[in-house]
Amino acid sequence: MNTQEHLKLVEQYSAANYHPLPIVLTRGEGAWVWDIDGNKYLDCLSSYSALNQGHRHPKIIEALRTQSEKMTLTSRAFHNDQMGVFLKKLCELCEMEMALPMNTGVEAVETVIKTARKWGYLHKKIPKDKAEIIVCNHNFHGRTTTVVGFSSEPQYREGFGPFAPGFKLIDYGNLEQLEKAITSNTAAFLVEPIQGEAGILIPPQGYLTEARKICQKNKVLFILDEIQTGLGRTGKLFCYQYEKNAKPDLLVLGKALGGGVYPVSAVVSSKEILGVFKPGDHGSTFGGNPLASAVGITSLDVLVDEKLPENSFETGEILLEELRKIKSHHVQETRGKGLMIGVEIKIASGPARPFCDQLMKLGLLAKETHGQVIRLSPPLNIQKKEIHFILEKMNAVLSK
Ligand code: IF1
Repeated sequence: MNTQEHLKLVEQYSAANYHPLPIVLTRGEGAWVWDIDGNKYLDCLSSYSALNQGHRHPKIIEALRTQSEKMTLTSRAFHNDQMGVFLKKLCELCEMEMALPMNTGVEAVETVIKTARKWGYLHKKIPKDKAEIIVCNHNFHGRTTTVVGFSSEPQYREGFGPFAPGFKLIDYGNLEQLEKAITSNTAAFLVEPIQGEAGILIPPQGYLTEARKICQKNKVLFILDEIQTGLGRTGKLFCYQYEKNAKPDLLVLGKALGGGVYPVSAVVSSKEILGVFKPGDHGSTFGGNPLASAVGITSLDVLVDEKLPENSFETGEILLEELRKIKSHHVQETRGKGLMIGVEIKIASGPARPFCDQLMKLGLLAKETHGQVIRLSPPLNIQKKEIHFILEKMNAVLSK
């Protein structure tokens, strides 16, 4: 089948909930992917940071293969010999005590919402069904009905109500609003250290530290969604490590926890907080399964052993600095941390999508976000020559 035939199949048989670039990929290795016509591209999306370790990292593939030859699924009705090992490694890396494994990011977000509410009822004596969670405008935490219910993006909500109550929206980066929004019924504040979907929005320096302080003072759980920013993406293992005393009460992880081969997510926290769960309170058929756990173990090992956060920091700094040197009348602002970089296109130059189309033709895959921003988030093990490749192509497209 050729590209047109594949696109036709998808047009006919797939719900149109996406608008992908018109190429059909068939192979990936490291930071590179190939389409069915044999064209080669540098993957600067990395499946929205789920591929921090690159495509088909040999050690992760080996873990997947070895485990798949022994056992793939037990359900949580029985123990398996991988999950405990995985969660120990995860907790030690996060400097936390306990974890709850799920599959997709939004399931971990749902889990953290349940945790925060139950904690609020048990430990803060919030009256029944009155728990409130504070979230931010332009948040992105996933696509379930509860989670889009507190999105500020009209398209994510339109037509999908009614929505669950119990969420309060405040402006991102605004500490005064956080303080004002807290009541005796507030169980938690849920926030992204950098807003990804919103267009790589970086809050003021010190925001997380201060937000945590306000939460602590008011006995409110401070929850960071590091599904996208975590596991090395921003140049530290976790983005909150850029600030002093910003460690959350609960950390939400996903994406690269599965090394780009399997959906693995988790909520990581303390014994006191995750201790609110009793058998039967929560669960998942696939969460914590042996295949996921074996992949999770190796995904974390690869991050640490290959110093991917460090490489993300170093290459990200060079990339950002060099991108800022490109002379272009199209660019409004270039911003980012580590290898989570956004190039915002001026409104007058039109949306970012045509720029991404041109980049694709030059062999660089990037996806626009929020209309105006070209998102650059390559695998974290990219080397100097790939940085040069990105700069060359960005220069070609932006300086036109
Ligand atoms: C899509 C964006 C990225 C996330 C944070 C939870 C989730 C995500 C901070 C849910 C997921 C995705 C999902 C993907 C596009 C994507 C995305 F453009 F929408 F914003 F990455 F930047 N918290 N992000 O970023 O995780 O349930 O998807 O595993 O197409 O919706 P999930």
